[in-house]
Amino acid sequence: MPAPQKTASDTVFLGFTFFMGCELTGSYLDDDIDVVVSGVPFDLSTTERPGARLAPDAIRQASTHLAWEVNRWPWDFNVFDQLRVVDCGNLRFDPTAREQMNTQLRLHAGHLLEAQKVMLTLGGDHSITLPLLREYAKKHDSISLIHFDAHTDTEMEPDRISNHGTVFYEAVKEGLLDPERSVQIGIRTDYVRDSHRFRVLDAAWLMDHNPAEIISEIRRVVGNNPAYLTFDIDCLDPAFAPGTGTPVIGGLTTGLALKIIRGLVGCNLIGMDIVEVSPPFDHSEITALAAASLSLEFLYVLAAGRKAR
Ligand SMILES: [Mn+2]
Repeated sequence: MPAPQKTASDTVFLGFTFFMGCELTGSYLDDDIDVVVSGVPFDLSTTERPGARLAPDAIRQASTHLAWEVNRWPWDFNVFDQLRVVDCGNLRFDPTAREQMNTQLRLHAGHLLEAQKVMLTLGGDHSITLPLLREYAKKHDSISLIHFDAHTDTEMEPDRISNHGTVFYEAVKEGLLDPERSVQIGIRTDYVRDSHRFRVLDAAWLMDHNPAEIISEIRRVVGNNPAYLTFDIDCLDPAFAPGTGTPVIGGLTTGLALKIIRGLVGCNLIGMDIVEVSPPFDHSEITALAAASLSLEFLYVLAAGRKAR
C-alpha cells in the first residue's frame, strides 16, 4: 500500500508546525537538501510597533492552508518534486540582545551558504536582512537586491542607531550590494532621494504600468546578476496585510505581488526572505497567509528557473 501523502497539517495537531510540512529529519546540511527555511524571531529594531518576533510560527501555521494543493495553480509541476526543502525551525538567541541575533544569524547563514544551500528566511523585522547580506556578500562579488517594500529602508541620520529602516543604507555603505543593479518595488513613503542609487518603482509608478512592463523593468535592472529577494509584507496594502508594524496605504494587492513574483522565473535568485509580519495586528491570518503564499511562490520561481536551465 502506498504511504499516505504527507501534508503540513500532519504536524499541526502535535503543537508544532513546519513550513509546508517540510519537516527536518537528519541534518539541514545534508547533500540532498536544496532549500533551508529558517525563522528569525527578532523585532528589537522596529521603530513603531513590535510583534514580528511572532511571525515565523504564524507563517508556518498559515502554510498549512496551502499544503493540500498538489498541483499549485498556475504551475505545471509540484515544487517539492523539484526541490528538497526543510524547515530547521527558529534561530535561538536572547530576544533582547541584538548583537547576539546578528552573530547567531551570521554563523547560521555562513554554514548554510558554505554548504551551497538556498536560504528562505522568515523574519523578524527587516534588520535581519543585513547579517544575511553580510554572509551572502562573502560568496558573491556583486549582488542585486529585489526589494519589495513601502519604505526604502535607506534612512541615514548620522546619530540614529541602526534599525529596520536603515538596513539598505548600511548594506550599500558596506559594499554588500550593487545599488545600480538593484530595484525597490512598491515604495510610497518619503525618502532622501540622493541617499542611494537603487532603481525605485514606486507604488504610483506600478499603478501606471501593467504587470508585463513592471516585470520587464525589474529584469532589465537586475539582469543575470545574483539576486537576493527581500519582501517586506508592508509592500502590500494594509487591506491585504494589516498585520504589520508600519502600515502604509496605497500598496500592492496580493494578486499583483504574485503576478510580479511569478515573472521573476529565470532571475538568478540566491536567497530570499519575508519580513515584518506582525501577528498581534493581524486578522484572520490575512497577513500570515499572504506571507506563507508568497514564500511558497518564491520556491516555485526558484524551481522553475532551475528546471528551465
Ligand atoms: Mn517597510
